Amino acid sequence: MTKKLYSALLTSFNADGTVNEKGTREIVRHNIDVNHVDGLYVGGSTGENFMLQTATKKRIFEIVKDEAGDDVDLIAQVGSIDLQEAKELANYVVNDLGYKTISAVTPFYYNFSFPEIKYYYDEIVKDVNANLIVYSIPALTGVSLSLDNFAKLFENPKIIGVKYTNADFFLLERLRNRFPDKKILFGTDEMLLPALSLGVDGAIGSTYNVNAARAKAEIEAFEAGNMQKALDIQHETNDLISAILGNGLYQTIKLLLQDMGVEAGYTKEPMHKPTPEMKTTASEIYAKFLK
Ligand code: NGF
Repeated sequence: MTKKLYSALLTSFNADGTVNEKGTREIVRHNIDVNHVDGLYVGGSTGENFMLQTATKKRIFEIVKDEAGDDVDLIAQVGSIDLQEAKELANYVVNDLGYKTISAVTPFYYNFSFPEIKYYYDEIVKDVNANLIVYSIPALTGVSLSLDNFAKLFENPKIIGVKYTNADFFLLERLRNRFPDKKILFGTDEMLLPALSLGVDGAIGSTYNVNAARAKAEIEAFEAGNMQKALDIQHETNDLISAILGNGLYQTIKLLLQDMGVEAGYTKEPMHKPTPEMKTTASEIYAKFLK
């Protein structure tokens, strides 16, 4: 398999919102030992990162690096609309923990101009000896980067690619065509197959925490030229993803991991705790798709 699969790592939280270290380590191990993913994307949306304080973010990066070591590729998402925090986290993960690749979400909320966005990225990588992957997720940030915007960001040689969580396949095709040497990691799990056909280098997603086997089988079928098999797997995957989305995304993935014996814990407030109905539905999803 030449294309890489990364799980967007979940964080296990205790009921009071503190990090459950044992559970977080178990999620890391499950991804390495059972899912056999190529890497972990740490501190992204799936990690509930944007609800966390700086010290908690640092502790999670530390736990994950300590548990994973060099077993798989690790990407630390350090982006924040507090640029000083983003720089502090970048410095911490690279210089104190030894992460080799960082990522940063586009700065959001204040409608930053493109020159401000470029300044943000150049600042984050300026003082660290690491490469950076832009995290583009317009549906959640409201920030859409154009082809020319990407071209300007990629002028910085430390900016090596993009985590592309976007359903704009025209832009994706244009990006692939114009930047054959940049890494494009696709972030919308339910659209993996069309993205593979446009030449992405791999995928990063939340559902791979529980559905990596199907994703790998789909990539293998695609690489072998067996498009019908790849499409059949995507259909099955999307039945699973629809069921997960209908029951609460992160809560349900955590419940599914619990059914697999992993202490995945709770989501962080204000995300709500799973109701008894959500637990029952998650067990049904597990029995139907993952047992
Ligand atoms: O969870 C979201 C929110 N997107 C993820 C992924 O792009 C986020 C995606 O896997 C991610 O990688 C991260 O930053 O942690 C979806 O959960 C999945 O496709 C189901 O819709 O958009």
